Amino acid sequence: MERALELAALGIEADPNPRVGCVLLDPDGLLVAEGWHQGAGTPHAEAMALAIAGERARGCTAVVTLEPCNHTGRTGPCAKALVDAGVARVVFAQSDPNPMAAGGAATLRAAGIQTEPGLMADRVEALNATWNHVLRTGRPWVTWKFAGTLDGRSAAADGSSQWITGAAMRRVMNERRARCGAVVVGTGTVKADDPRLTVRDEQDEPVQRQPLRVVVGDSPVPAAARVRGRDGLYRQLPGGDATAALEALACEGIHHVWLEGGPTLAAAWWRAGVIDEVIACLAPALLGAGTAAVADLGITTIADISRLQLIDVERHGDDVALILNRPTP
Ligand code: AOF
Ligand code: ZN
Repeated sequence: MERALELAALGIEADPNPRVGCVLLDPDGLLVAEGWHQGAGTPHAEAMALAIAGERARGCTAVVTLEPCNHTGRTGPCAKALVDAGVARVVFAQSDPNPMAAGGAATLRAAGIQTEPGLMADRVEALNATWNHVLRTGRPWVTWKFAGTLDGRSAAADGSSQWITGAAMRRVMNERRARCGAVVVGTGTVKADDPRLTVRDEQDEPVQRQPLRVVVGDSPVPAAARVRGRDGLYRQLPGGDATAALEALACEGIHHVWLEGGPTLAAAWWRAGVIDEVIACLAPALLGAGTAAVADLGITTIADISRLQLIDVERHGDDVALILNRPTP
């Protein structure tokens, strides 16, 4: 299962599908074949391993990170493929939380295949944490990332904001942005910064696989805005109802949303309770005036302070990133 988990991690985090790994072992425990899922529309982990093993799959134990699927979606049902291949035993970590695909374990058992669930389930679930979150809640996991000064300002009084944090921090955050399904800003940020919202390589060229670029708000986004450029897909969603916007993104197979502000949208989504995680990129600098990272949260007295749970602290160059979770009520 350790190896299956390693294989799963080779998959694409931003893909609508979970990352899944599979190992086929012969009755002596020797490796016969390996497989992992390389993204929606491509063969599942089990199918890849079975294709490599061919006839040698007969009598094998399949070790899979996720319960083999029972449905015909973009590809065929893996439970049936394992039965047809003559696999003797199936060990899997996580039961499939996707109601469309679940039921593989029962199919395997009905065919007389020894089936053992639960091995290393926690670690496997953690690998696909955001995918599990969307299946549980119907909403993508939302990470709100902002850059700010020690006094919590994301722009100077004249509106200028580039750059608050240094190159090392920006590089790390660019990589994290690439692992999300969508990057979200409000119409205010489009107007103020005209961001591209693309993921770019060291040469500042957009990489091939881009997160969906989403602008939330009701005022029109000019045709010439860079966010509407050709380097990826662009979508505008109405403001006002954060949950509806996030459910719409979940329907598009997005399980991790990267919210890059600005202050108005961040405040609206914070008040709506849909932000799950905050990454505060703090520069050792002061502005003293300027725009706060987040707008009014309706808090007027210290008793109502909105506290977060500190998960981790990272240093990148001279800047510090605080990784925080919204405390579960
Ligand atoms: C994967 N890869 O290796 C396994 C999956 O849209 P489909 O037909 O590719 O089905 C996706 C569902 O299949 C997925 O949500 C999960 O429930 C199940 N198992 N999926 O993408 C795999 N084994
Ligand atoms: Zn499958």
